[in-house]
Amino acid sequence: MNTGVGLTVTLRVRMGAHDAHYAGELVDGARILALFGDVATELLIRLDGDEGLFRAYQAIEFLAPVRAGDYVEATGVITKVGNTSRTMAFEARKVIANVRDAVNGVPASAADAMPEPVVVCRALGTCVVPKELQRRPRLVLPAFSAPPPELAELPEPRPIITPPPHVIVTPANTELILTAAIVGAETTRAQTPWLPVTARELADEAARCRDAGASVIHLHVRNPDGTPSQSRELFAEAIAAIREKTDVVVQTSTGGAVGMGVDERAQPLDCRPEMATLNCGTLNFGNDVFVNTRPLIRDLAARIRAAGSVMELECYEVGHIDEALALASEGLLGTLLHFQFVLGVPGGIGAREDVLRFMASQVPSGSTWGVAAVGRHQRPMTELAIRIGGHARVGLEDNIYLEKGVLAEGSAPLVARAAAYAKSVGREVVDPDRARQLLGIAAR
Ligand code: KMH
Ligand code: ZN
Repeated sequence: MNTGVGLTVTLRVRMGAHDAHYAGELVDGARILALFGDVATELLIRLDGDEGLFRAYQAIEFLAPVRAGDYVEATGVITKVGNTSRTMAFEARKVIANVRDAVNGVPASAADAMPEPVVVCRALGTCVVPKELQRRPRLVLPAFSAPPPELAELPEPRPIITPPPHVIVTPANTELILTAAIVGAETTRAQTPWLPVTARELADEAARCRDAGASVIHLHVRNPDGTPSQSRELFAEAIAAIREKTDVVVQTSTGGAVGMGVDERAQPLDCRPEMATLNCGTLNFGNDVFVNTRPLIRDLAARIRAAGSVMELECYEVGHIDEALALASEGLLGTLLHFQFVLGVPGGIGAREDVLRFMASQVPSGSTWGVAAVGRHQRPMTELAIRIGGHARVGLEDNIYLEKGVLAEGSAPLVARAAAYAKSVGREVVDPDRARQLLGIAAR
């Protein structure tokens, strides 16, 4: 059902001299909130055909200065729709900045388009549109009935504005599943000393991630020398160690590392994990090829089902979603589909906002989806997914940095940051038992 969650609006405006309020031509924060007010109004008009009322801000953070001459882009997204209330998350970004370097002789008119936008303000607010002012239902005429004569006399009603399909993503979803990909197959100890390798280290890290907000652990295992493995014994040892320490959902990889054959990759299924990945297509993976032929995908899908594990459908390309849907129509998947969009792998689809919105728009209603973005894209894509109703995976498998040049001390700090962001925009991070329900694990 199209509830309006995920509906997004962006405005871009230039701050003029009249907007500057403080010394140094600084623009006051209230000006940014006025922009959010305009964004909220447009969202309400698109959803309800009425301007509505801004009722309250739950949180406001001013994060960077805005000055006269700067261009600011303000985005709002609806995160929750009640009977009359609409919860929204807002973000304002500076995209062009006046240079202001008269001391060095730079002309006052010099300005730069910023390579990376700077977030200047974030907020969470609630608007209200009273039932009697919500015009959308009144514009919908009952099916098969001729318009009543009095309406036939009236001019054509204004058409209902239907947002483009790529804007609406999933049904209302405030609950959030955070997955921690704590080790992977490619990250090395030489890259980060924080990579867990032994069963004990994996279990300790899984427990730390659980404390930080993760409900699912995406698990690979390593040989004692740190090289990737899919050994059933190593998986059994790691899962047992994790089970002793924490109650997370363990999702084993059936992707393994590039170059592994299907029998090797399928070994963790002997442990009958609660969840397992199913990679839905072949792609260039860095300078290698990650081979997932159509017969191999079907073979693994059958083995995952035989193990009684719930699948996570790894999609590194748009076409991989179509392949997953083909598997579903062939009856090879369970009833609940859970997609993971893996974005930014060199050789795969890029980690961009339009890409994520489009991929999210392709999943059938009733499915869940999450994003796992690589490297520096992990944080922005995680936050975007959280804003538009998806789930998210973070961790050292995909990204080893907390900030540029600052290694994350394990995956837990990355989970903690995602959880804090989720809270700031009104998403509720779920515990493992709730994740099991949402993913259909309890029902198996
Ligand atoms: N290591 C990648 C080649 C999965 O876990 O299912 C594959 C991967 C996917 O990590
Ligand atoms: Zn993996």
